[in-house]
Amino acid sequence: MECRICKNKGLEIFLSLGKSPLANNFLSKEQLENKEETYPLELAFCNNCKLVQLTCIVPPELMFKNYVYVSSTSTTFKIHFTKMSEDISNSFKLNDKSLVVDVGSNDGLLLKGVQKFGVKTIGVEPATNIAEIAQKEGIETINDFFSRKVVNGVIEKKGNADVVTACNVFAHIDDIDEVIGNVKLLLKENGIFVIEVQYFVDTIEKMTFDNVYHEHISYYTLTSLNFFFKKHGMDIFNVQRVDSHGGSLRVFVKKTGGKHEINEEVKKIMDYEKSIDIEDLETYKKFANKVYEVKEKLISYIQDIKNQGESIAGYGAPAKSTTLLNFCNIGKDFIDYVVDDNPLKIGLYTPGAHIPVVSSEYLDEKTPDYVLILAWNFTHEILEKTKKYANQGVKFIIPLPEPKIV
Ligand code: JHZ
Repeated sequence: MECRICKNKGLEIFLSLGKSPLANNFLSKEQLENKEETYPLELAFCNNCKLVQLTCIVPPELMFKNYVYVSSTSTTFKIHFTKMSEDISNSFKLNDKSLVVDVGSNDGLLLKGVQKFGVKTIGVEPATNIAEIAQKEGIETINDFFSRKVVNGVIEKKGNADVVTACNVFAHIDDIDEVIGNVKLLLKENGIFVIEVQYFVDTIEKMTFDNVYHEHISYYTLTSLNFFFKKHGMDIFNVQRVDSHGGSLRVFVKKTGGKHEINEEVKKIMDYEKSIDIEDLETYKKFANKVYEVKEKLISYIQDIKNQGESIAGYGAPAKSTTLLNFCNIGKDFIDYVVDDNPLKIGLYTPGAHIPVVSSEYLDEKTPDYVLILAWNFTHEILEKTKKYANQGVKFIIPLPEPKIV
C-alpha cells in the first residue's frame, strides 16, 4: 500500500478498530436477516508527508449514491453554515457576478446562505436522494461526483468560479489528486478554495476516535495539508480552527502566485503542530493506546449501569456512533433504542449493533434511566432539548474523551 498523497510505500499502521460495517448503512427490518458486510478499520501514518490514512478503501458508490445524512437536521449546523456563507461572501466581496461551487453540497445549506448575497451558485452532490432535496429548495445541484466532465460542464455553462467550497467531503475523496486538478481548472486565476475538514489534532486531543470510519479516507493536519497543496502548486493563505464535528479546520487555499496574502495564523498552527510532535509516529501510537483504554472504560461504565438494572437509550444516530458501538461491542443488549430527528433514519436499525432508530418522542413513551449522547458534538443542543427528562431524573452520559455524566 502506498501513501495517497506522496506515494511513499513505508506506511505504519498504528490503530486498529476491528472490522466495522459502513457507518451510514442503516438497515431496514428485512435487511437484518441478511449477512452484513464489514471492512477493516485501520489507520496508517506516512512518515514522509505525515498524512494519516485508512488502509481499506470502500468504493464510493457503495457509500454516497444513496445517503442518509442531511446537513440541516441540527440547528447548530444551520447556524454554522449560515455564518460561514456570510463570512465568505463578505470577506471576498462576492456579488451577482460571482460564482460559488460547493462540492458535496448535501441539501444545499451553505449555498442557500450564499445566494442571499445575490451570488450565483451550483452544488455538486453524488447522492440522488439528497440532491433532490436541494433542488426542491431551489438550489441548482448537479447529481454527480466532482469529475472532470462535471467541471467542464460548469465552466461551459457558468464560467470559472470565484470560490469552490468543500465542507466535510475533503477527507472522503480517494483520488484526491484528480479532484484538486478539477478544482484548479474550475477556479479563476485569483479564485479560492475553502475546505472544512475534521482536524486530526482535535481527534488526538479530544479522543474523538469514533470519527474514524470508511467514509473518511484521510485524517488531515495542517502539516499534511500544506504538503499536499504545495505539491499541486497551491498555497494555504488562511486557516481557522472551528468547532464542527469535535474540531475541524477551515482552510483557505489559492493558486500559488494568487493575490491573497498569507495570514500569520498559518505559521502559528504549523508551529503548534510541531510543538506537539505531529510529525512523529510515537504521537500516533500513544493516541492509539489511549483509544484502547477509553474503550475498556466505556464498556465497564455501561456494564455497571446495566448491572444495576437500569436502562439506556442513545441520542442521535450519527455515522460515528457506528464506530463507537461496534468497536466497543455495545449492542441492543445495552441500548434499547436510539432517537434521531432525521426522517431518513427513523424506522431503520443501526449498522452492526442493530439498535432501532426511533423519533425523539419515544423518550416520552419509554423514558430510560440514562441517555448516552452519541451525537456528542451537539451535546449543548441536545441537553437544551431534553431538559424535561433531566428534571425527571434521567442522567446523560457523554462517552468521549472519557465517559462522564452531565
Ligand atoms: P453528525 C457526518 O457524520 C457525516 P455524523 C459525514 N460523513 C461526515 O463526514 C461527518 O458528518 C463530518 C442527529 N441529531 O452531524 C442528526 C438529532 O437527531 O454528528 C444526525 O443523525 N437531533 C458527512 O453522522 C446526528 O444526530 C438533534 O437535536 O457523525 C448527528 O450527526 C441533533 C443535534 C442531532 O454527523
